[in-house]
Amino acid sequence: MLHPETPDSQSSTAASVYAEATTVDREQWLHMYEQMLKIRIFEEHVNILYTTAKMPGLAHLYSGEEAIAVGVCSALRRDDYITSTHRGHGHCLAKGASVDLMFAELLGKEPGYCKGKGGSMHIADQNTGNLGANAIVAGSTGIATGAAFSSKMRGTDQVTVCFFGDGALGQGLLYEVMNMASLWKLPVIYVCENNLYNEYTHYSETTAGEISARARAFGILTEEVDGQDIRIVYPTMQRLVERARHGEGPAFLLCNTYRYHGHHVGDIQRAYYRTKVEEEQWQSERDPLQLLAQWMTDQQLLDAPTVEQIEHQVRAEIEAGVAFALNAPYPELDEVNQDVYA
Ligand SMILES: Cc1ncc(C[n+]2csc(CCOP(=O)(O)OP(=O)(O)O)c2C)c(N)n1
Ligand SMILES: [Mg+2]
Repeated sequence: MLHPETPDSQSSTAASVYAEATTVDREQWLHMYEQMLKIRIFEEHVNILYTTAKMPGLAHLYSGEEAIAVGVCSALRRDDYITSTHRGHGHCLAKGASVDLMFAELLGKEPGYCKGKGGSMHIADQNTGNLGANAIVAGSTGIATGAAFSSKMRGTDQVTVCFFGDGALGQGLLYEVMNMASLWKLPVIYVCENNLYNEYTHYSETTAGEISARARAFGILTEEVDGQDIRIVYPTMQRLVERARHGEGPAFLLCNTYRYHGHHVGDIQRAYYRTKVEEEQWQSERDPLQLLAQWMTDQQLLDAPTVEQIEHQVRAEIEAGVAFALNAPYPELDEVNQDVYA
């Protein structure tokens, strides 16, 4: 089933957000399309590397949710911070991570972001303000709120975005930090990616009441958007970032979305918790890339040769990244204990 809570795209709220979106020019939309495609093709290759036994461990693919990472990060400056999750490749790429170093990290190779010792769920990149993915559900909420506190104390105008899934709504830490963020008017935006499932359980079986009401209880401004539609995610996020940057405090952005693959790459038998019909409906009716491409085509901002050219260019970049990582060396055996804290 598609999200019952997603605001009707014909509603007056959606119409006014679309009006804001018209201030974005063609080059910006094209760039966002390219970024989303980069994440989609990156994840395709992660799946191939896993199924051909070239990647150790598991990965949680972000395919289907690209409009959130790209819409949110496009509203940020390079020196703004993000914290990410176990499903973090999209966040890292959208904040500017290098494809080469990402693949190297996934394959456990020495040039990787954590010298190959972190893997898929621990990618961090100080150069792009990425404070790190986090394998602990809701673990990054404390880090993000601490980063926002630090910016405030240092008197910078940096904003922090805290990405987390619907599963994090069951963790107490989230409520402790939202309380502090509201009291101290911290420049942090909590971005909840509700993709309907926490692992193999529908969120409605674990989450009571209205999700956004939980943030409103702390006096935090909330917005709820169709996370498949970057034309809504991006301008909404721009507004939230501007108010946070100007000292108006935190916000909570609920994005309704869907993951196309299993919980992780090994989760291929999904019939016991969701139907094929549901998966196909999201992919055929609510695909973020198709929605943006169709709208741009209708507006005469995009044509088939341009789509082909972007895909060609993105595929070349991703394939070069895979080749770089496959050919890269592993860390030396005698440094196995270096940079490892557990
Ligand atoms: C504190 C903690 N409890 C349990 C887990 C095991 N676990 C890993 S992912 C996950 C579900 C996360 O669901 P959600 O937050 O909705 O993110 P999604 O996978 O849907 O993106 C769970 C329970 C964990 N990593 N950390
Ligand atoms: Mg989820």
